[in-house]
Amino acid sequence: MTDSNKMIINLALFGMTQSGKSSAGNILLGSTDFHSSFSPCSVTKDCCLGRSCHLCGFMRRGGQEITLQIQVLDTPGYPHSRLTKKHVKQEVKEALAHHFGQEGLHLALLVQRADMPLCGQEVSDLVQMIQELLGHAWKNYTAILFTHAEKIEEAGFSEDKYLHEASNTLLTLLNSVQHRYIFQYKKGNSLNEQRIKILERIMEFIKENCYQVLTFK
Ligand SMILES: Nc1nc2c(ncn2[C@@H]2O[C@H](COP(=O)(O)OP(=O)(O)O)[C@@H](O)[C@H]2O)c(=O)[nH]1
Ligand SMILES: [Mg+2]
Repeated sequence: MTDSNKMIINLALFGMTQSGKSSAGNILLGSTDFHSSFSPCSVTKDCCLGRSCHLCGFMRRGGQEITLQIQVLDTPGYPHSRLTKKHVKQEVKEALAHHFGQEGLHLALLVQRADMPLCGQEVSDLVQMIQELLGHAWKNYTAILFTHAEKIEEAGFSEDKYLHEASNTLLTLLNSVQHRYIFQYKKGNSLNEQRIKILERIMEFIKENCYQVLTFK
């Protein structure tokens, strides 16, 4: 396979502690590379890059099938229970420059639990940090990934009803990122099915951006 038949997609995960970043990263990679567990405090202190196997069947170009490889940067939660904003920001800034400095970032995923209302200072702090790290174009390169979406179903809500009744904070954020969102359901043995749905949605967003990337020099 020549390089022209291969595309590397670079993603970064941002979110509060326990929002499900590492778990979402594992779903995206189809692996258990990232440590993910329940914890009453922030566990991850360092950024970590994971790479998926080569994936077929997601896109074609010029009559040829393109093989995708997904690279995911997992980051410490913010706000962090032990690290200051300055520390987290510096750690993520260095990792973005190191891993995606030349190739660029296709999409940042702001990971948010669907069963927790999005409001208050914590989310503004997180959004501000994303803005500071990605620059003024952050809105074009960010999507919201709702984890724990099975809880929406269990409560008898549809995705539309959930979004319709969302807090003003969430609606404002959704407007900012041009309604780019993905629901992640964790149930039964459908992880691979989930992964394909999430990756298809991510590829839609990336295509809408004409495969442009954010670079970090
Ligand atoms: N039910 C459910 N649990 C989840 C989901 N995503 C993550 N978790 C759990 O939430 C806990 C924290 O997840 P983790 O990925 O470590 O969060 P992080 O701190 O943001 O990296 C773990 O016990 C995960 O198994 C989800 O979509 N549904
Ligand atoms: Mg984590």
